[in-house]
Amino acid sequence: MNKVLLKQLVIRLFGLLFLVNSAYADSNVINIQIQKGRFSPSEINIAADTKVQLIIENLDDTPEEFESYDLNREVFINPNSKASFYIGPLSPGVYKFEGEFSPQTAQGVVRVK
Ligand SMILES: [Cu+2]
Repeated sequence: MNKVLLKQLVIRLFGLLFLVNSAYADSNVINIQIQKGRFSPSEINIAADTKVQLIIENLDDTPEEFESYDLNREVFINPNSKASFYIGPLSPGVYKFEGEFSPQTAQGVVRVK
């Protein structure tokens, strides 16, 4: 392989690495809001075998608790505050979660593909 070809290959490899890295960074943090006892978004899609940070902002004046037996998480969120935690890496499937203090309205799922 000549030097020019090698140089082009290296440049392309760096470009590819940058793309992969930025896509990973974008999907690695998911913001969810709680308002009037509902999650928004209530449906989250994440990649299998990937650790993801959830940042949940409670806009209500009452506390809420992110509760999920499927995800094995129980996280208290103060009124008008944020809580942050990690889920995954997970196998493909559907993982339900709910707001323990408003389970009639605060329902959601994490879809892992
Ligand atoms: Cu609980």
